[in-house]
Amino acid sequence: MNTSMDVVEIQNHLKKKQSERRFIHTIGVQYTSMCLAMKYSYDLKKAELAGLLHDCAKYLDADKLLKTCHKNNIEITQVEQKSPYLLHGKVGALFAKKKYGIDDEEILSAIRYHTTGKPDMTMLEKIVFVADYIEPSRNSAPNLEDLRKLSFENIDEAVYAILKQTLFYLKKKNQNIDQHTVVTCNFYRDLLGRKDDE
Ligand code: DGI
Ligand code: FE
Ligand code: FE
Repeated sequence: MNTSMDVVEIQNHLKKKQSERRFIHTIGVQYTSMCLAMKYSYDLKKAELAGLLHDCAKYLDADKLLKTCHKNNIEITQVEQKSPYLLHGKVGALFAKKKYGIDDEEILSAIRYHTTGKPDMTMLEKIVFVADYIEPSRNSAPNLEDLRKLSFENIDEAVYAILKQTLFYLKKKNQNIDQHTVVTCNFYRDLLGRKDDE
């Protein structure tokens, strides 16, 4: 089967599962991932598939996400138990493999960790993490214009800036914080030598 056909088939499938807004975001992440792959000399096809599939489990409600994890022996942390939407990355990686036939571990890992990030991410993990935040239809985060520019100048700086903003927003809203998000933020703070940042 021809690869571009695969992408169109996946798009058609996702379009039926997702709301119009979510589908526009999905396509935005697909193309933004490819743009970042161009900039950072990464495989365009892998970036395209990872971006396209990153939210493929987002249409499931909390109950379904928890049930799918139980059924497939996917570990659920205490924070995920309280905020099950955090599981859409783990379940997304499962669906990418089972429903969409993706075997590439790098792609699956980029889907799995796209919400919290993880320390020392691969280029593809960073590409999807950043693309998810800066794609064209996103408009709520502050400093998006600067952040979009920064993403194409220094991807580690962009990852760190996004994590800092996310943690600030979660604290302000009194949300449960997943330790993965904190540990990842600290990893990139140290990597970039920002010992003084909060
Ligand atoms: O699925 P999307 O909306 O496209 O984006 P996403 O998968 O990055 O999810 C974004 C949400 O996840 C956003 O509201 C912030 C939230 N999030 C990120 N890290 C954490 C978190 N939520 C909690 N409760 N804890 C975290 O550590
Ligand atoms: Fe997501
Ligand atoms: Fe997303």
